[in-house]
Amino acid sequence: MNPGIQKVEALDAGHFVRVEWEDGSESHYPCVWLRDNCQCPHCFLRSARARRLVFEDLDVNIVVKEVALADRKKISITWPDEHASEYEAEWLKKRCFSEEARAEMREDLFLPERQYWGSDLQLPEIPFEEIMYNDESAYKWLCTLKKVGIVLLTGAATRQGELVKLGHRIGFLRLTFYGPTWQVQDKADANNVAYTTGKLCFHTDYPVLQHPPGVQLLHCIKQTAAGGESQVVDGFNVCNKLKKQNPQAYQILSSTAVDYTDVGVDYCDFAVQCKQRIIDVDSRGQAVRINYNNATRDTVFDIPAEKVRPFYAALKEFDDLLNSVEHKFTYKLKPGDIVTFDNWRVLHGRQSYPSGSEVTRHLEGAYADWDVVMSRLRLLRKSVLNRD
Ligand code: OGA
Ligand code: NM2
Ligand code: ZN
Ligand code: ZN
Repeated sequence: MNPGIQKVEALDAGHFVRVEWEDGSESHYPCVWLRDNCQCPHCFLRSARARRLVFEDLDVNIVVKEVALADRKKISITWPDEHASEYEAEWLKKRCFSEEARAEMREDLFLPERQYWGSDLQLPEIPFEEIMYNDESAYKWLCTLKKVGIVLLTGAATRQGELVKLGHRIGFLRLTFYGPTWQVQDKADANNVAYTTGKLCFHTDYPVLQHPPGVQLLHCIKQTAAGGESQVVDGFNVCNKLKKQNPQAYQILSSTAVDYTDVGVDYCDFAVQCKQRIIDVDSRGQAVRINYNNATRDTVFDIPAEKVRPFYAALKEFDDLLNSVEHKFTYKLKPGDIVTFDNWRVLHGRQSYPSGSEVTRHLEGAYADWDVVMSRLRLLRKSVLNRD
């Protein structure tokens, strides 16, 4: 399947090794990287798949003394101190430094592909039972969660505890000050606006945490007859629109540090403070995380007075786009539904509903970190596709 090696040679006074593949293509490997990644038992701990070599012992100006083709599936290198290293063709091919090879590896490891949506969203649905007992379904669930940002799991039992089971399916849930899981219902002396019957405008959960939860799970146990509808919007899609429509507003929202605050008692007492940009961007200016909850945005605003009004104007532009009919998608959770979504990307809200003496609406919620979810996705892919 993978091409063997045709030829190997040192280049650039021994600073590079050039590999010529049987299909005619070639790869160049910097020698400092090759030495750093020697796979021998002295340099690499196989059981941990981790480097044993300490950085102090690495000569960053190292050159090869000798390089040879061991066979078509392996090269061997002798270093100036006579240390010997071997590298397998398949291992080298995967780690080729060409732009295309690196992009392929990147996609494989991080699944960066996004499918943007608006009011036309076809909410992906999978039965809860299926993802619990079938690896292929679980893999499909997590891939869709990554690509689209939202998946509805249907047919769960209408009692508390289903999210804990789902947490075990992934690995573990993210504990926060609101507890391992939390109950969204109307509460006396609510310690959060979510625990009232009021409308929740579009928000991401928990921007007051330095590392906000990546994934949110909301399990509908009881649903009110009137009101309580859910709304979601693709924050990354809206960011792309804002960037085009009003680059200055985008610039302000992706650079201004906004203060968030959350003080109270729940799982334990808390006094949390954080500064977040509403839109976090990567080095290319692409949105990678939305941090926006109007309820917990602090009254303290640590920016110069003259920058305040331009900030509000920029936030208004963003909020208007979130709420525009072409972008938002409305649905109503049914008992037994579990909505799972990317809390860094998808903003969510709910309509208000009548208050009364009885609990007419009850959701159980929980968070998971993207690290844990992506780890499970990679392991499921390996077992489903039977590869590594
Ligand atoms: C929340 C929330 C949505 C709902 O608890 O943060 O957004 O439908 N709840 O009640
Ligand atoms: N709840 C739902 O940012 C937030 O306060 C989100 C968190 C209370 C766990 C709400
Ligand atoms: Zn070694
Ligand atoms: Zn929320």
